[in-house]
Amino acid sequence: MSSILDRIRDSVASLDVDSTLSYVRDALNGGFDVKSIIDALAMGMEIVGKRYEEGEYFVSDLIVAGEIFSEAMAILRPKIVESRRGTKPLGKVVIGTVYGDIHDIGKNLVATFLEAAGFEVIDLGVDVPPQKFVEAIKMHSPDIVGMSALLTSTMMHMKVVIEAIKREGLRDTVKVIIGGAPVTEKFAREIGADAYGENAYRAVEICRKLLEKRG
Ligand code: B1M
Repeated sequence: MSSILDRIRDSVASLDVDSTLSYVRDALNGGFDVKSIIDALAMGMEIVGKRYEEGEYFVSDLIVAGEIFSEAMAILRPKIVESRRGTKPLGKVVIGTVYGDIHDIGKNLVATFLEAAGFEVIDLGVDVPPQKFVEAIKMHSPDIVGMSALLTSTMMHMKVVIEAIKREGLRDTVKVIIGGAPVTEKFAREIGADAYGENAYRAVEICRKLLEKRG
């Protein structure tokens, strides 16, 4: 018999919202940690993406998958935030999905985990133009700027944002971390970012390290 985590993955993959939410609740009540539940949800999203690529699913199915993930996160979020330690903010992060891109599930996950770890997070949302990142840096003086991109056609916009930050003379005031499915460590280096986060957990560890580097 398949485990509850397999069932979460498979119910996301088959776009079955009721079963997914019920399995997520069962897993939580059964003592599974939040990380393993999120990993199972993310694996389901991978399968949805593959089925879309293969022509089995359509954009409407991607939308449904996005809604399922968000509803599951609404169940998990209180559990994540409950684990928050201490009261003094660790540091401030401005985060957003770059312009041309409206994928926000991964970005929201990173923002939630950062908040749970004690960071103050200013979330600029999706389809964020370079100037909005620049204005947010001027307004909030963050320690870190985080960018997310899910499309190969929008990942280059991260470079445009970094250039805009440089042009305004603000590059030395912030560390830049980037992430998203098509992004790699190598790409981060090439465009002049300070770091690459392969997932939400790593992003938190890296943001902590970036703060240490700032001193
Ligand atoms: Co879109 N989509 N989509 N989509 N979508 C992908 C990305 C795709 C890979 C599917 C596929 O073909 N296999 C493909 C991109 C192909 C490419 O560019 N190479 C694709 C496409 C083509 C499109 C459209 C163009 C489809 C169309 O309209 N014809 C369109 C584009 C819209 C736009 O942005 N302009 C589109 C639209 C959508 C929806 C809006 C319907 C929906 C998103 C809903 C939403 O976000 N609210 C959607 C979805 C759901 C997907 C898939 C199926 C799932 C994405 C997801 O949420 N994954 C996706 C397939 C896939 O990724 N395999 C796909 C779960 C999430 C937890 O993972 O976002 O990767 P992820 O985040 C991870 C890490 O990447 C990392 O941590 C997260 C958690 O561990 N991370 C960071 C992310 N940001 C980070 C930032 C950091 C650090 C780490 O630091 C700041």
